[in-house]
Amino acid sequence: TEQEAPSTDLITLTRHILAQQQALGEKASGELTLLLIGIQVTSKYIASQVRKARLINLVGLAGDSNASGEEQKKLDVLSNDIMVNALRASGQCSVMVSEEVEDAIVVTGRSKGTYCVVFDPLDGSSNIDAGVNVGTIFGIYKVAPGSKGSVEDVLRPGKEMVAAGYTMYGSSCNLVLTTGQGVDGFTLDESLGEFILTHPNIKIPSRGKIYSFNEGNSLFFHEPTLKYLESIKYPKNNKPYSARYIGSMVADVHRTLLYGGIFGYPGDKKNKDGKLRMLYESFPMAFLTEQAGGVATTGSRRILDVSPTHIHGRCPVFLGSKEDVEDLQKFYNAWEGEN
Ligand code: P6P
Repeated sequence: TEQEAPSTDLITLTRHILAQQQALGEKASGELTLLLIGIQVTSKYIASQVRKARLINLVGLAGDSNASGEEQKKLDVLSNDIMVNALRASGQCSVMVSEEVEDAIVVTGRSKGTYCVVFDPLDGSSNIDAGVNVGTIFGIYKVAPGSKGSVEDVLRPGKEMVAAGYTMYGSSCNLVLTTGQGVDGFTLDESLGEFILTHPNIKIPSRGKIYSFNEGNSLFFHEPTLKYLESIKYPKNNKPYSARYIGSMVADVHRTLLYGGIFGYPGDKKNKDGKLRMLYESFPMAFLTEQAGGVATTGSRRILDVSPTHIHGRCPVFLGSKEDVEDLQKFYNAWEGEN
């Protein structure tokens, strides 16, 4: 077959963000555009550091010094620092919450902006030594009307987020983004240093054939979780589901968005609220899932309706294809127990 002519009409992430801003006309001030462009640069930087790490074993080293003698930082600390600095430099940020930082960071002075960004700079980083895909997850709130910008601005339900996304660092670098107008996926073209639109308008299949749970926790699972898993592993009249669990949320959610099925990190007898953090894991992934036509629940309520009381608070997560998550929900609705 003849070589496909290279596209001469590349839709880069920057062009996509600007087009969304232009479509909003006067309503858009351009501040979110500047913020997202800042985040885009951090993803390119972290991608390069992750790739380098795999080559020169940068991973996991803390306190060692590299060839030039400067203090060697662990990848997740490095990723955190680049994000904090870039978000502050964007001049659009008022409050930041990072998985790596105990307290909320409130921006002061001239760099203060009108958005709050919550992020996990390198989620799944415990897997990185094994070459497993890791990622950055972020969510964005607009500062509440009349607020000067404080931690209260991020202790709000996920449904008040205006944008969310993740960047997955693997064999290729994929950035997946929603600003509330659907979900679009981009792939980093390193020769250009640009994210190119490769997955426009991602829609999750209404039902999949894959379930993604850490069944090593089965001993502690509540009854509805066990009954649901039983129903797809020993179905009465159709094929059992396949199990796929990578143990890196960005990778497991990315596959779920593209292939369908259900991802779960349930609350159980050992951890009432499960393991995943609301602000920078559950909320952004739930926002993306809903925007792609899927469903995201804690088992007892819609994830995006939950209001965090602590910036590192957790909540149970079941997300994915509408019909699969609704099947799970039936078992929770029939359960008298407490999450
Ligand atoms: P477990 C990675 O450490 C992480 O925060 C998520 O990326 C991932 O989904 C989860 O924890 C895996 O947890 O207990 O199954 O190893």
